[in-house]
Amino acid sequence: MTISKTRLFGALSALLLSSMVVRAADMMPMTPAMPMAAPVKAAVVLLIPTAGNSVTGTVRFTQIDGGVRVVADVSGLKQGVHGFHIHEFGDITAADGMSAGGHLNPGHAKHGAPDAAERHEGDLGNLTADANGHATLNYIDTVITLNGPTSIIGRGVVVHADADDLKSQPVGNAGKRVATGVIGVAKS
Ligand SMILES: [Cu+2]
Ligand SMILES: [Zn+2]
Repeated sequence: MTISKTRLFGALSALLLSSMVVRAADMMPMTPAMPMAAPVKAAVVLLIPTAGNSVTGTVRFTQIDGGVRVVADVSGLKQGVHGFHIHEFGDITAADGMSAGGHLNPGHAKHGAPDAAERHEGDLGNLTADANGHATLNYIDTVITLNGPTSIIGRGVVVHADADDLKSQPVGNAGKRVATGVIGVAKS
């Protein structure tokens, strides 16, 4: 009788303990508690010339319904068409801009035009400079985003010496890098 009572008590204790362990585990959050950052609504880039060039400018990215508005204002270009991309890295330390890496391409897609069915996330197309070497661009991009795992924040922007033909793989044959910049969070 005493033995069986002890056994019963032991079994009940074990059951109670195990249920408490399960409950404690249930209450553990799935991910560590982190302060929630507000979504990024705008970003800005200051373009700095690579060695031997004098291309400068700014690019602004603003999150709107249905996409991101891209507004670029670039000076010091040769008249004509120049490839314009978001590259993988916001590392603009190399004098020739090569530290920015290749095109931002989290979806492992082929290079293409900004409005193509298949493109790199970073494929923003071209800038067209006038006789004064000044180029502006203002359009809504439906692929890039300022938030989430494919956010462009912290990535690089590159302006090229030549035109992006929007089809040659992997980078549109746009030639050397004449200006680079890093995409940073902006107030608006
Ligand atoms: Cu590029
Ligand atoms: Zn590309």
